[in-house]
Amino acid sequence: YPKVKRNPDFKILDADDLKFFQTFLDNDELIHSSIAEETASFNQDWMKKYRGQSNLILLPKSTEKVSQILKYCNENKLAVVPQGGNTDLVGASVPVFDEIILSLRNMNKIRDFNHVSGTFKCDAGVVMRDAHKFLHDHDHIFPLDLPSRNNCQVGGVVSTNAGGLNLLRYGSLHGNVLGLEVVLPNGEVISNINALRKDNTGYDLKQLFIGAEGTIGVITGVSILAAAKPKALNAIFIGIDSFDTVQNLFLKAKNELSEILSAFEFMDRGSIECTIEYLKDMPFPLKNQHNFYVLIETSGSMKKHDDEKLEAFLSSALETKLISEGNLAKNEEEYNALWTWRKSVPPACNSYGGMYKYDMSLELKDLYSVSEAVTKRLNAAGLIGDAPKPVVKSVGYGHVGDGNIHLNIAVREFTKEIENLLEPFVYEYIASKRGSISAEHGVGFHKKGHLHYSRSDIEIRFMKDIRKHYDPNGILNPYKYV
Ligand code: 2HG
Ligand code: ZN
Repeated sequence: YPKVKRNPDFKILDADDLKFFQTFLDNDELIHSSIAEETASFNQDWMKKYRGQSNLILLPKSTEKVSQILKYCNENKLAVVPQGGNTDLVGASVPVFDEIILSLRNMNKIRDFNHVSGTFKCDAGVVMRDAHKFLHDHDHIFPLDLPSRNNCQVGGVVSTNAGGLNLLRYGSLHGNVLGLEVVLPNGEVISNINALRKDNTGYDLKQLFIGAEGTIGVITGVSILAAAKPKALNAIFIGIDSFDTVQNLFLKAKNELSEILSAFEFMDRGSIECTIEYLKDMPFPLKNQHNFYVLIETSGSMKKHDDEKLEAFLSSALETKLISEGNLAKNEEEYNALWTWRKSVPPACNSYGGMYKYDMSLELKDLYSVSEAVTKRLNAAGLIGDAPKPVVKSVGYGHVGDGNIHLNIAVREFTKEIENLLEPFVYEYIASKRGSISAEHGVGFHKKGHLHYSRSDIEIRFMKDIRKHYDPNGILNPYKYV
């Protein structure tokens, strides 16, 4: 963290603080260690780009304990970083210095499910995979899925306002979250974990905490609307020659697959080249290489109806040459295999040493242009190629249906030269197209100080006011966000 200094107003943890936490936390709710390896999985982020030096991790099992912790930290000016599954991609969930890590991992109970209304309530620390499994067994689905589902936690996902692979169908968390339980920095608990679809009694306060990255409160419970489990699922992996064709195919899919369309994801040639290397022995679903690949998913309640619709769509897309080549999953195993190609792109890009990562929203017509501009720039500087060049590949992929591209620059090492070529260029490019510099990954440490590329001065002032109002001592997730 080269550009920040520890805030001297924050207290340095001492033996009395530790003693206080030990009075109400059990042995498995507290890790205190100054041995870096023992705390690495909490201090280090998933991309291996950020690392803090905290030697205290608190893992409370109840909302009351979270409240006691925050009240004490607030009164004693001890800084805290809330942490879910630590799969965050902008350096939001790890400490910068010695902040106490407040892990929600031990709050992992499902609280309630109503199969008629589909309302699902759980602790914040429930792993998304477990929420999916529970709902699946009750004929429903969690309205969001992510490549990191085996590790990310429901509360962290809500705090990030992650979008995921099916936003196109199920909408964003701002619509799906029905209520939250949140502990404020002073220890007060807002317990609004209701199950109402409609509640128009004043400001919708929960919205403030969705995407707040734990800066104004710690989410401890979530109530969310689960969707009915689709009875029929289809996936097709398609090769396409240009991004214009990707857009035309998307339009056609919206018109012809309409209500059964549940994902429309794209990957460029480079993303798949990395993934082929990463997945090694897994057979690639197409015979040829293409400039772009699209994964379309449909989900509905009647297989015959969906199959007929999809067949009609595919045969006319082939006839009109929108599709060059495709592979339609014939069973669940093949369906999962096709999704593996999409979900493995991020870890594949991260397997060379490190990666620079950008997550942006743009108008669909401009969506891929940012990736082309960046590749051109890195090429012109002679930085991409075989070792010893530092950049392996610059690739673009993402969610066409949401106008969201992920730009991953896979590198052998992080260097200032690459960084200076990428920033502020990427942000200026996005600002010139009136896009967003963070579509779904949030702000964290990486994008703090860059919000003005997407937000006006008055909006930023508003955000700072909100943060100050809820957390006047600034103890929650400091040095990040706004
Ligand atoms: C995805 O869509 C996730 O796969 C992660 O948002 C993207 O790692 C990324 O850049
Ligand atoms: Zn994404």
